[in-house]
Amino acid sequence: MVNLEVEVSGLRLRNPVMLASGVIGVTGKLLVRAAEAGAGAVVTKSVGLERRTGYGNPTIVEVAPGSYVNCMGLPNPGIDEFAEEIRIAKKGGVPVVVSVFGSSPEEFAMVAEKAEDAGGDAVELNVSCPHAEVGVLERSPRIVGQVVEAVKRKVGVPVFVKLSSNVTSIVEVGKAAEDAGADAVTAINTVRAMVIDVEACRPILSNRFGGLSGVAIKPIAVRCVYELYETLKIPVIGVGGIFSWEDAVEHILAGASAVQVATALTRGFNVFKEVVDGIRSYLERKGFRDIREVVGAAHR
Ligand code: RRO
Repeated sequence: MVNLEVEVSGLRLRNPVMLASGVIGVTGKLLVRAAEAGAGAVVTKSVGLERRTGYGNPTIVEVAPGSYVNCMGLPNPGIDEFAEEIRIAKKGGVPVVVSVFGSSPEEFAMVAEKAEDAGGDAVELNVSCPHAEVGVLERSPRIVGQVVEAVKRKVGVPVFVKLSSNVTSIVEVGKAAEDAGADAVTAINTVRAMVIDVEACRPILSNRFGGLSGVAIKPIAVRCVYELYETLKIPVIGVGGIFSWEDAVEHILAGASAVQVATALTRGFNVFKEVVDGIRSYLERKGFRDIREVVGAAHR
C-alpha cells in the first residue's frame, strides 16, 4: 500500500488533492460534495468583510479547450453570512480552508478571525486576484508581508498565502510571506488576461480584464512552484491546469506538497477520484511507498 496522506503546516489531508478556491466553493453543500467526491481538503470561494455582487455579464469566456478567462469580481455574501456555509462545509469531514480577501491588512485580519471562529481549519489569503480594483491591495512583497503579519496576530489556524504570477518575482513575494510568518504558499492564482470580440471591436468581458485559468496556465504554474520550492522552507501548494494525475504529479515533482483543482471541475466531480487513483498507481509502478518521497524530486 502506498501512503497518500500528507501534512501541510499542521493540516492533515487524507490525500494531497484539494478543491481550489473559486468555481464551486460558493456554498457549504457544494464543498461537502467535493469532499464526498474524494477531495483531501476544500477551499472556499474568496470571502470579504461585506457582501459584493461581482461584475455584470459576461464574466467568463472559454478561450481554448479547458482554458477560461474570468472576471467574476469577488462575488460573496460577506463573512458574517458565509459563516453558516463554513459550518455546513465541515460536515464533509475534510479540512475546510477559507479563502479571504480585504482592502487593508486589518480587514484581512478581521475576516480571517471570523473565518476561524466559524470553524475554518486554515485560511488562504487571496493577495492575488488578477483584476479586482477594489478590496485588494498592491501585491508587493512589503504589503503581502504586512497582510500576513496582521493575520498571524489574530488567528491560530495555519495561514496560507495565494500568490500571483503577475509579478516580476514570485519568489520575492513568497519569501516576504514566509518571513512574515506564513505557514504555506499556494501558487498560482489566474494569469491577468484579455479577450477581444473582433466583430464588436471591444473586449468581451464586462470588466475588460480577467484571469486566465486551466490547461493553458499549467507550465506557468509548474515553473512558479519549482522556483518557490528552491528558495522557501515552508510548503508550496500547487494549483494551475491540473486536469489529470499526470498534471498533479508534475506539480508534485516541481515541489508541491499538495495540489488544488479548480477549472477541471467544469468536467465534473470525478476529477478528484481520477487524480488520486492515478497518483497512487504511478507511485506503485515507480516503487515508491510514500507520496512525500516524490515531492520536489525534479530538483534532485
Ligand atoms: O472573483 C474573481 O473574479 C476571481 C478571484 Br477573487 C480570484 O482570485 N481569481 C480569479 O481568477 N477570479
